[in-house]
Amino acid sequence: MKKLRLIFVGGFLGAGKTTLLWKLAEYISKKGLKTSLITNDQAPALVDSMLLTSKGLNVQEVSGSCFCCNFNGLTDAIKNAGEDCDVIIAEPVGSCVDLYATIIHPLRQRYGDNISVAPLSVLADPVRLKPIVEKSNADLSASTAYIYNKQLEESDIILVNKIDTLLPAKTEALVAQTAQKYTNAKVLPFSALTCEGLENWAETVLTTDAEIRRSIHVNYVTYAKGEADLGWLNGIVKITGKNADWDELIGKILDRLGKTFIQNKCTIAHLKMLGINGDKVVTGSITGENTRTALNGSAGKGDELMLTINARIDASPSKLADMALDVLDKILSDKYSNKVKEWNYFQPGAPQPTYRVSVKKTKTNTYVVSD
Ligand SMILES: Nc1nc2c(ncn2[C@@H]2O[C@H](COP(=O)(O)OP(=O)(O)O)[C@@H](O)[C@H]2O)c(=O)[nH]1
Ligand SMILES: [Mg+2]
Repeated sequence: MKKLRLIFVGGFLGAGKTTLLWKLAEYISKKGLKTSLITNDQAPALVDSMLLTSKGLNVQEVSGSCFCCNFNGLTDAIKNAGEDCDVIIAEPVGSCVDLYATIIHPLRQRYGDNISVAPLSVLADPVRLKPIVEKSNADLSASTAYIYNKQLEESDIILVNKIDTLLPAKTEALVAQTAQKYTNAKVLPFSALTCEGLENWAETVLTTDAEIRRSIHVNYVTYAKGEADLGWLNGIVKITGKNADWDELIGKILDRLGKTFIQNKCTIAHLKMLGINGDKVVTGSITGENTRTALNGSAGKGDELMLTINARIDASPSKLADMALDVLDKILSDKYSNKVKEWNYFQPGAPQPTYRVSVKKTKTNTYVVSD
């Protein structure tokens, strides 16, 4: 019987997971294998799902809770991918950790020989990775930085992503520094954007199985605080105007929102937007101070745009929602009319995994799994 291959791609918000899911799915599809993607978020109206669907990929979404706290949602999504599916690539929420204990071990216990799980890959953005490796908190709160560090600690493979933005000597130094700190992981230079390193890594996650090894220790109080330090906003706004240039407008909203958060001293973990005009799609993203990327794709010109905003910001949810509405009002007021379709803002609750299976090392050096 053929085994379903499961590949989990973790990493902090904005590290490049969704970009990698898309590139890996394309790579695997060219091999003739049927692939399905699973996205995950605390609330619906997800930029990631819309983006991947617009690329023609088969996407299942688990929203309303992370995979670990909604394990049954994850297994339903796996079932919905269909029996003919060969490979599932799943992206857990970027502020999630302890994935072996709460997802991978429970899946193996329940599905045994029917699945094979790839080593856990974790992407890292060099701008935040360097300070984290050097034991600082980057631009994050101490508890959120704790999550970032734990994600790297539990990984089997660390992909130092976005190396297209670094000089080769800086990449080499950062990869070496990271490998010295996270000794359980294989550390690889990578670019999800240019696909540098993709083939080698893809072959590894397609052909090697995750080892059963000791679970990491996670302090769930600090973990909960680290998640709650970020306010989340998922909104959808319908904007109408006369033959408007939607890319220009989205660029303006993104810049103005970014500036507003920074001026209010609210760290941007990840701010992303997706605009849809008929079959034309544009995305834009900011992953910290001074890290606004060029827009991807184009929504062209037209009379109606569906704008989705996902923001994870170090601010209270109500302050975040107010700042975002204020910026939209100011930018849209003269030339456009708008209707808010969805507007969810909240603080993630404390993680309460459906299962937590820890692995312990015995005196004879074998590993036992215990609930
Ligand atoms: N320069 C560069 N940008 C990247 C790379 N990978 C992702 N990005 C950008 O980083 C931002 C966040 O990427 P995304 O895939 O949404 O991250 P996620 O939050 O981890 O899923 C987007 O603007 C991407 O275009 C990369 O390898 N190089
Ligand atoms: Mg994503």
